[in-house]
Amino acid sequence: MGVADAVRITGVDAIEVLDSRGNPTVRVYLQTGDGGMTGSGRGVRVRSTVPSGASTGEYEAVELRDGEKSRYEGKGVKKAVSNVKDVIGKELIGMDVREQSKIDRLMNKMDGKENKGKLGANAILGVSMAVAKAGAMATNQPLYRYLGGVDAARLPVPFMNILNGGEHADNSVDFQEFMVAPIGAELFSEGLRWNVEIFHVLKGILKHKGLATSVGDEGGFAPNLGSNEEALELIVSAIKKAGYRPGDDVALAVDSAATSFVVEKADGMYDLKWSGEGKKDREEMMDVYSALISKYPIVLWEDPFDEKDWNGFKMFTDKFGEKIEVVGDDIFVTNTKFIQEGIDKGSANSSLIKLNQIGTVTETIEAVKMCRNAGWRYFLSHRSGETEDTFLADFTVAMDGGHLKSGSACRSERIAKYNRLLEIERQLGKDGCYYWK
Ligand code: 2PG
Ligand code: MG
Repeated sequence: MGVADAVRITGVDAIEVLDSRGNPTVRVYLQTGDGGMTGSGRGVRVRSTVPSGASTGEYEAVELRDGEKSRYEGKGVKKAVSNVKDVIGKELIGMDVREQSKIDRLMNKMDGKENKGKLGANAILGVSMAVAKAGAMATNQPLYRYLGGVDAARLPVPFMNILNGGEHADNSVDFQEFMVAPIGAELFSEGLRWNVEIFHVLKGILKHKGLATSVGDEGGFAPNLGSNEEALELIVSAIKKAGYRPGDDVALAVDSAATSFVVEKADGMYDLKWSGEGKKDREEMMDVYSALISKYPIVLWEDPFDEKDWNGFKMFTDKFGEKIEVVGDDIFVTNTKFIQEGIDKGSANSSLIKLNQIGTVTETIEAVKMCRNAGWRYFLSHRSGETEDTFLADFTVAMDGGHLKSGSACRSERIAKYNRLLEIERQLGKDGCYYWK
């Protein structure tokens, strides 16, 4: 078997596995050459597993679920699995695994729908990620280097979501994610350690106050609090108690995920229902945000308004865009069509980047490039339903993302990405860097 054969796809397989919420998801196996199984070792075998969101944007690529009520409450992914095996896989046999964009475009063409609703974005993304991994392995490079080239040397600031609310927890907090960001650390590993220490101190503080220390979907604590502000207050005390300076060493970030508490789409009315802070129109929400942003060392705010509330986003960006990173998640869904609209309208200054919102590695890279060209930032992200797959860690370094969110300091599906970043940091050694801005 020749070298050329080592990059030819010879097998594509898939099975239904489970994500961190115990919901079915797609795992893809892809093989080139002989899969490295014979003495000649000409070929590779990789696997990839697809994540899944809970607070999803309306225009995300479609996650194909079977809807068969007798299995996993309709959430099975047998159809997506068979689309990988019987439809996509057959077309890919013989193709060169390094032709990422050609393969991704072919899958899009096979699907034929803009939202990938025929084959399923969960089927397509599983293959797309596996193709990238196999390309890296077949060319003897780590994934971050293969996708990012020689420039891929920057470790991201870990924005760690240590307190959960909204649709990710059953508590009385409306905003979905409260993150700590070790912007003053010298190294990724140092920043990660600071975050973890703060997480443990926060646990002690909650316990001491008689508050719950159980965790939400992304591993952050999910206590019942009197207000959203109390979450920030508690985190600031934890930062101080852990021995760090709020703002200088460790900053804060919030994802409101406001789509989950909008009253009616696009009417600019919100209901802070879980905390009982009540109904607020766009201007009143702005007052809430103003008060928090002026009082706390917040450097990033995600989804302050509903995905259809472009006016709200614009208002927010006009007011705070010079000072902080304003990230659009549900509003842009990693789709260049919406990101371009956001750039034209000045609706934000950053886009969240989630591979499964758009469904292929190629299109995700295009979204990143669009942000970069517009002078926007981009914030790499996991999903609330995750797996042990560490693709995101390599992808963040490859994209020179500068920061990522991968959840809290517990739950292995979150930690797996941080652990992979520790490995990358070690591999890069002196060639690696870490900085905020
Ligand atoms: C978000 C994400 C990830 P989900 O809103 O940013 O934290 O949540 O995956 O549920 O959309
Ligand atoms: Mg979000």
